[in-house]
Amino acid sequence: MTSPFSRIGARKRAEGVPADRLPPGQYIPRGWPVLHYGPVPGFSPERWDFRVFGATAGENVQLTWLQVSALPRREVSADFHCVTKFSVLDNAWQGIATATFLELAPPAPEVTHVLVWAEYGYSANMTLADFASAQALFVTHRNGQELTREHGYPLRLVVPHLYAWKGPKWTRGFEYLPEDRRGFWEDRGYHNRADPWREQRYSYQEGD
Ligand SMILES: Nc1nc2c(c(=O)[nH]1)N[C@H]1C(S)=C(S)[C@@H](COP(=O)(O)O)O[C@H]1N2
Ligand SMILES: [Mo]
Repeated sequence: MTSPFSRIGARKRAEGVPADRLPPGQYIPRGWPVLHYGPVPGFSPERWDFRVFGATAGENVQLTWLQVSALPRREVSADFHCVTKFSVLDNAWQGIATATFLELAPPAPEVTHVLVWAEYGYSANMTLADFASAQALFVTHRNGQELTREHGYPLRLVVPHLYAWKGPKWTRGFEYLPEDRRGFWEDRGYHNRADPWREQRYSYQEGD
């Protein structure tokens, strides 16, 4: 993934941004770029479902769009860092906390990791701790506006302390794992943990 976005003016826009806000190698683009692999999926509320499966403590859970829409909502203000080096600061994300789903369908005691699934088989793995972080949300709105389809409508994960590929757009559920399993980009050369402050971009850095 090389950046398709122009960096002209990026240095100027980064001026005035405190150094502790922009992770190493990142720049601030114009607006909020759209970036993903493959086509934008359609959405049919009657056919859509959200599944929590794998090593659940009890039953697997399958929720309709109506049920997901009725879950308690919260807001998180956070920055967004893409591995292709753009960062979008100060987003007001609105949605459903991962904690809400963790309560609804708790993991079995042996669960260490989560694989988040999206349309067309896209997935991203993370530790249970990263998934459960207080800032992690399944997002429906940004800055008070419903997500556009390009940005993941109706539901996309945001885990602000990791690179943005760890936040699948068009999510359809997640799987509890008793051991780690790499997701879509992690399988294609990207870093398993993806901490932007440590510049954990590529899998070859994992030994460092
Ligand atoms: N389903 C899906 N989600 C995805 C991706 C993708 O290819 N498919 N790309 C990821 C990457 S690399 C980034 S940077 C962000 C971009 O989100 P945005 O288009 O809303 O800026 O989405 C992430 N989520
Ligand atoms: Mo990305």
